[in-house]
Amino acid sequence: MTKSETTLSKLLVESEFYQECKELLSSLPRDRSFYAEYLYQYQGFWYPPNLLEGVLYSQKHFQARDSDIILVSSPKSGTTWLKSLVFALIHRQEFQTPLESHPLLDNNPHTLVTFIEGFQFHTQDTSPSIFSTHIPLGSLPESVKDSSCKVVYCCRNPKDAFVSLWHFVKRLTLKEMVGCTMEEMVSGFCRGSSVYGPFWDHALEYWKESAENPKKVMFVMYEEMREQPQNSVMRIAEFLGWPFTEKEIENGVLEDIVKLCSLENLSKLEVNEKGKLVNGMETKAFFRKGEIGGWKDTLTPSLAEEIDKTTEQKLIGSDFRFFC
Ligand code: PAP
Repeated sequence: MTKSETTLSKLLVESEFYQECKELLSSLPRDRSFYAEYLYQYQGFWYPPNLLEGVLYSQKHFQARDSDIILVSSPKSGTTWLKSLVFALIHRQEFQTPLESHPLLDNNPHTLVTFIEGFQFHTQDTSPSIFSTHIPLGSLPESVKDSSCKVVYCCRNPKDAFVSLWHFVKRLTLKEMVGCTMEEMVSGFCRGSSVYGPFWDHALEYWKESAENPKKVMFVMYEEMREQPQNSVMRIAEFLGWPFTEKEIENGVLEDIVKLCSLENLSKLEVNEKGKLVNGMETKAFFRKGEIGGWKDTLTPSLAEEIDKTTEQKLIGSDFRFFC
């Protein structure tokens, strides 16, 4: 096949894919949303059209390898931090600490660890490849389930994750985002109609899977990572099969990684203060306060109660508890 024939056949496949997406969208339940005009419900979870296309595309084309690492979270639950930590721990031989030059000093973590449903899953040069996603367990591409790749899931308490999303949406002035009141956004969040929602089902499914399949899925809490970062990173490294040696710990390698990836350090770097991602998002929007219980500054008591009541209902019959 000539180069132009290859390009043409690729375009045809892509246009068929978009046609399929269009048809599927028109058949799915939809709900008004703050994030895009409508969210669509697919396999039990809600998505704006562009992210749903990414999910469908990855279900068709993403091929996980046994050595891959997949970082999963609901939006605003610690994705950026987990990406930086896992990148730094996996590459700690190449980029030794203390650091004068490290990819994390001049690249945003989202650039170094790409997002599966962002249509960016080219194999990375190094092994293992690290990917990230917000896709719920039941909708992951088959190859993630069928291969021996490892999955790390980061969970955050619903009120802080909600508030973080609220500030993120307000900070970004992306044209597809539609204004709405916080009351409307809480109401959507609690009925499950939120980006990758229902938030609770997302976490519960991964939590159950981590209990049933602990070698495949590790469940970590953002709050525990905040309280004991070194301990959390050590556990993640062990799970991934890249444990820290005593000598490394003595030499401060673990400590340096935690410092490098801290909110204080990353948020001050020029690339994160002034940069933009390929999709146009300003990188500074990914760094804010990173507090545990910071929701108190934003949510009224009645909105907090609305989220708490949903949490209570969702956890009936489960031993799982969110932090806080
Ligand atoms: P994403 O899902 O859009 O990628 P994600 O990184 O999961 O976002 O969430 C952003 C939150 O993580 C922000 O929380 P806040 O709004 O409550 O402040 C952000 O501050 C926090 N965060 C980002 N980087 C770090 C880090 N290095 N350490 C701790 N928290 C961080």
